[in-house]
Amino acid sequence: MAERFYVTTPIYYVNDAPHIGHAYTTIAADTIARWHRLCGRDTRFLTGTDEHGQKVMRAAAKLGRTPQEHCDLLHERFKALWVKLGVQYDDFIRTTEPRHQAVVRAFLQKLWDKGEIYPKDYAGWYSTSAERFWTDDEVAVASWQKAHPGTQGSAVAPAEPVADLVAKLKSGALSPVCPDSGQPVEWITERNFFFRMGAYQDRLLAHIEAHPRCIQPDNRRNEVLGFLRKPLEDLCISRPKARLPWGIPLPFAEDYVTYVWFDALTNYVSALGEPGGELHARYWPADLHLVGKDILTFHTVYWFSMLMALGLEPPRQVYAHGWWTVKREKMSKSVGNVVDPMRLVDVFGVDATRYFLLREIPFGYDGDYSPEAALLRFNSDLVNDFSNLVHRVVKWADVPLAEAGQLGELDAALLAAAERATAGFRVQVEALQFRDALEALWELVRAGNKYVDSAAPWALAKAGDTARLAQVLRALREVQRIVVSHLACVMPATAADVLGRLGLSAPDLRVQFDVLAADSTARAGDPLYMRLDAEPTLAALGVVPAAAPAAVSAPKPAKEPAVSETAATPATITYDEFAKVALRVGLIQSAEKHPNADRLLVLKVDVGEEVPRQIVAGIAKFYEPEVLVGKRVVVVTNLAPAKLRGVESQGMLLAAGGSEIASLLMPLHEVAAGAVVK
Ligand code: ME8
Repeated sequence: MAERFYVTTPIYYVNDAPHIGHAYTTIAADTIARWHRLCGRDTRFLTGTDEHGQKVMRAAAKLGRTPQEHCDLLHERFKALWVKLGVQYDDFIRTTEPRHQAVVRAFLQKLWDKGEIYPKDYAGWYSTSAERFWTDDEVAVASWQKAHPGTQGSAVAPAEPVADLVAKLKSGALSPVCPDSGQPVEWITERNFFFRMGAYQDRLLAHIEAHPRCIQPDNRRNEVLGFLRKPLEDLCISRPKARLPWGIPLPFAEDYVTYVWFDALTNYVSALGEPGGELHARYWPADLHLVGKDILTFHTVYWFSMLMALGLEPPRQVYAHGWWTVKREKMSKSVGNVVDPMRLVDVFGVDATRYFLLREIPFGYDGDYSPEAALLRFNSDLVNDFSNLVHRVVKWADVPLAEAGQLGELDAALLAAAERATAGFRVQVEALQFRDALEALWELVRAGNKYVDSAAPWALAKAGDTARLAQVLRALREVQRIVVSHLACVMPATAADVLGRLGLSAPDLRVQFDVLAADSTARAGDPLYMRLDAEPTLAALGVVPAAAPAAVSAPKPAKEPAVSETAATPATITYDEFAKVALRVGLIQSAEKHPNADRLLVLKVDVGEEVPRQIVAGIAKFYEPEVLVGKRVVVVTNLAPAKLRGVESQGMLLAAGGSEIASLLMPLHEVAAGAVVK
């Protein structure tokens, strides 16, 4: 790994309200930047806004502002969000800034001088309403559909071959319309400027094949390679000013502006100043462009070929992550399903929001957003595991630490767990696998909690064994330091808080139990995270409570039915509503009586996760604990955890029967623990 690290996010369209998709890329970039800084590398993190183009011009005009005034106002929304999300960028670039425009114009001039850009007349169907050209085939199909009411905008294929329709268009027998708006289109000839991108096809293929890490994940690299195996066209990099005045003028043809993608991609270099300058020499090529999968072709095919033509090295890696979806649809302004990250921050706080976004879905894949999942993560990972460990340690704030020395068996095992967890964390974070990195670190959090149970500091205190108590607290405070020092890149404010309680002013990544001074003191303080109740939390996240099922509001029958175990059928639900319930096959590993309730059993159930879930079930009357061990059952795994008579339950078993349980539900065949039930 290079001793410097330059990471970028896409520059976001200034016009759109930021949502958790934008927050996701930026938090991921912030996390990796913080990690490299923490490791002592010379790190630079760039983000910014993309401010040219038709949409900005139109939105500004509607509001009676100049496009520049509009951008000056709107880009602040992104800056404000990054402050709120604890994002620590080194530079924020706006494409309307003179420093950026100068580099774009210098690049264009260089390419023009080298003959890499050439003018060409382009003839095609131009739609004023959509402000774009359409191909013969596209217009032919749309025009046929317009002439056949009921088929417009649909997937209905024309009854005639498309080639015949094109001929009709050309002869005037079919009126040409825009596929987007259905409005008439015009055949126009327009002069534009083209970049000889097609000439780079072989060089692009060779580069990507020789540098397999330059596009990640692998499936995305294969996509780009597939794209490059088809003929690669030259790229139109201009728009006549007469049509689109809001852009960077071409230096060699001032009545044209630069195509927005040529303009926008250049930001990654322009933010470092003119090539040849100090920053450029220090940070180019970028180590990592983080992008969503929607803009991968631009960042590889277009950008790499532009850089090659300019004699600059392509970035070392472009990593395309997946999409956040809502009910499996991409979150986007046009669909109207965006989730506002500010809302998540208001409900959970900044660090918990960052944790949730990175922990919930594997980086690189799509993932569906659900407020219930966010709540579950909060209550289980942050309250139960993490905050609990912190609190169990800092509450012994007054106890002095033992001198670092020989470790007991239990302490050595904890140190070994810390070594394993942090080694896993490092590898996974540097591979951008944030979910696995956090999972690795949580192994240590859980090991810390187990250590507290086994070492039982309260018993040592009671027995007056101050020497062992001081040793136990050294191990625990060191573990806490190790956990939060690593976690600082994901949850910076929380880490700073805990480090402060341990008397430290900065993270310290050393995985040793001899870092804290024997005379160091700790400070207790309030719990870091407190359990959130489902109803108000989900309401604050915009979840509308489900209507009461019909059975509840229906009048009670005069007489109870003889067999009372069939509930009235509730109001129907949609598949999406049903799909919110995560059901899995669980293998019961242990079962015992609840310490405080005769009715309840406490089970350990393997649902295919790293550690079994603890589930409290009201089945003591129906099953002896030992007969349940080894049985496969059906578990609701995304129910918010709850305490049942003082014992945490992290799920629910499905059973048949009404007020009296008749039978736990079990799969007919021996399916693996963790198998999805649907
Ligand atoms: O494309 N899930 O800007 P943009 C995950 N200006 N990430 C998402 C997302 C979702 N549902 N929606 C957006 C542009 N993103 C250009 C970029 S760069 C030279 C020019 C994130 O505002 C993701 O990173 O549409 C995606 O690539 C980016 O926002 C698109 O932002």
